[in-house]
Amino acid sequence: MRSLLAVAVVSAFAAPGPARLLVEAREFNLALSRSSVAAGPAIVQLANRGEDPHDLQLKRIRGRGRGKVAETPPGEVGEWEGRLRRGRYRLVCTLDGHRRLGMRAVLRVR
Ligand SMILES: [Cu+2]
Repeated sequence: MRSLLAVAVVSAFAAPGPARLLVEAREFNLALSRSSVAAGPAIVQLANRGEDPHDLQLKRIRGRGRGKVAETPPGEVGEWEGRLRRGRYRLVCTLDGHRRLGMRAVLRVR
């Protein structure tokens, strides 16, 4: 009985959930909680720690693959749930001028 329970607990932890990424937005940069994530299902959260609204576009540098967190007010958290393909994604805030001012980053998907 005891060993059965142990097996159940181990397999629950081993079950692959979606990859998670937290992106913190400020004027004017994006800080990623990690530089790479596993390919497959993913949850990307945009935490707006700044004073202006921000959004987040994810676009695979080569080939298809994109995602978008809608414009998120200061102090709030927006979310995108989807699939990430192997490769590199460019992350940017698409609000006027924000990318140029520094709100861009690259995420590696392995
Ligand atoms: Cu922005």
